[in-house]
Amino acid sequence: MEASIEPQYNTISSLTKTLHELISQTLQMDRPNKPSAISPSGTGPQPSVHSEQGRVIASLPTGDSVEVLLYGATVVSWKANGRENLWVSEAAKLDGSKPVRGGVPIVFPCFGPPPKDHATSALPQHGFARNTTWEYLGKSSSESGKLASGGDDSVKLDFGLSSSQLSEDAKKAWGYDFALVYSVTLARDGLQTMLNVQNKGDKAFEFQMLLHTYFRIDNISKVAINGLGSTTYIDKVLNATEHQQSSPSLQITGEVDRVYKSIKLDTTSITQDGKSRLDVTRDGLSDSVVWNPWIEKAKSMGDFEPKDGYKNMVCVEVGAVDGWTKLEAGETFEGGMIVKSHA
Ligand code: TA6
Repeated sequence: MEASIEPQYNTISSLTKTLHELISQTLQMDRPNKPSAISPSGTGPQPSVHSEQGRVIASLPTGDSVEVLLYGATVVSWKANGRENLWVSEAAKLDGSKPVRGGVPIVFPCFGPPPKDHATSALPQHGFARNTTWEYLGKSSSESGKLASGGDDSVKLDFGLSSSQLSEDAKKAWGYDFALVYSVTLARDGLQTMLNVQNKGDKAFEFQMLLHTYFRIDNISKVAINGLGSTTYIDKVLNATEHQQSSPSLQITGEVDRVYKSIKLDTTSITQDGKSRLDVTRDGLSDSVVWNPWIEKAKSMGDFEPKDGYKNMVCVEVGAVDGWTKLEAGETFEGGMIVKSHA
């Protein structure tokens, strides 16, 4: 008699869930050298979390909130100090038909167009993490780590993506056995997103990762990006030539597409009209990309609207993109960002 698929299916599904829960629990172990971050804001009523139509929304009693699409585990909204800190194009596809133009798309396992003759060669630009539906693993508030000290002043949402969830095309294009857990922690005036990469197979693989964050700003001509002084960068507007930024501050007066490598200062600060607006601290990562498409590139992207939206956004994208990170069988990598929003 043919065995029914049902019990097997249930076993696989519950095993996957257990695996993700196990991964999520191991992630709660504290890690050395966590960057200092937002201090807890004291007790109060509980944070709220609810899921609807393929997204998870968390909010704090302070009014801070975060919204994450299961598609790409893309953070599409982060509100703090009573305002939206992320930019999302008015023409962004939120239906899973293409990566979201805005918010925080996750770039993995390759950054940019993949190189030829490489394990990632057959993947799309920026890899598959941002255009695959992730699983919501659950929430927790009693968190180790400085940003979320548990209780009611923070809430952590975990999302999982493993090889078994990939499309057949993606599996064929990159056949390694992996598990990703992406943690999004909302705290008062702060957001932390961390990507944990596990090699679940018996073959080593190499990858790049980057959080492609579109920050919302009032007016690009009054913005400065600070903390990248005396850092080497690849300028993709100048044929990917290598340069050294002498000045501590970068103003955006045209298309900018720079890959900063091995940055000395952990925090890159975005100021508006000379005042601190957003501080982006890398955690476990040494590189950052600064991108603004400006007029022509904005016009050339069908899902970039309004066309003058380049005046209200700047991408500061933390990552490990200078070369490749190699994970041996069973090894784990973790990296991400802690962003503080100033009133
Ligand atoms: O991070 C900057 C960048 O690599 C730019 O070169 C530009 O291609 C941007 O990403 C957007 O890429 P996407 O594939 O989302 O259109």
